[in-house]
Amino acid sequence: MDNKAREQTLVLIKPDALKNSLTGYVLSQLSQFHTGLFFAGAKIVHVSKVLADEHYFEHRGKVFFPSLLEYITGRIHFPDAPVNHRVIALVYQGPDAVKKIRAIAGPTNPHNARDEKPGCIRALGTVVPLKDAAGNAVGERMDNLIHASATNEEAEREIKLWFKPGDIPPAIRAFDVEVNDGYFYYKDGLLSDTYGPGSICFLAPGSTAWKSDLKILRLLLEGKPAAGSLEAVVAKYLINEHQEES
Ligand code: 3AN
Repeated sequence: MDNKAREQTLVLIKPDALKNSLTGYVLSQLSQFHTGLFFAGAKIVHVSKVLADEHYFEHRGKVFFPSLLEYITGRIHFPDAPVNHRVIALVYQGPDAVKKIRAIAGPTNPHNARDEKPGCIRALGTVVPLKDAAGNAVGERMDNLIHASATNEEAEREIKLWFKPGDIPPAIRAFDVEVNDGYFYYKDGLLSDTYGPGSICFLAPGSTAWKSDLKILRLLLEGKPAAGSLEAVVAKYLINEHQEES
């Protein structure tokens, strides 16, 4: 398979789409029949605050950021039903995967989506005003039903953030993997190669990991700067390990 055919993109079917029973519609719009793309990976994910924060790191500090995290973790649409705090994460593969899925998703803002691209998925979304404690409008939250990677670089970062290599069949993996030869433990934001009370072994020798993740972990263990954060590596290993409090 050449690189073009291996192009992959991440799609998240977000809590508002799940609440409105739009999953079937979204899957149909994105189906191989319409796009020529096929599934490389799929999973139901209880989105931790760490995973949400890493996924949307470029928006940290913006007025809508706290609300964006509440939204993607399911707390906005299912405040009383933690059982529904999940998204569907999908990897699609094929030529122009990023461009094709972005086109069907449509503009970020559902109002713009309706104006500029009627019929796109996000045209069915909503925009919710955000207010401060005094009731003044401070921004908006865009409930736009799906996430779709914006560029090939973002797709690689996002797929590696949400998926372990083992979530994707070997023959259709697009990014380099390596068989790990060390122990990696995590506790309270710290990395270690030895077990301590309460620490979690998230990678053991013999398991297959993203090559770029192992590079980051080895550098961090040596106390050196790395190309990514510990949280971004660990988040995927902790997916669905425990239910976060609301
Ligand atoms: P997209 O999802 O179209 O790639 P991004 O990556 O810029 O757009 O933004 C990620 C998410 O953050 C959006 N889906 C939307 O929910 C939210 N968002 C982005 N920009 C704004 C904004 N100006 N006001 C409110 N929410 C925003």
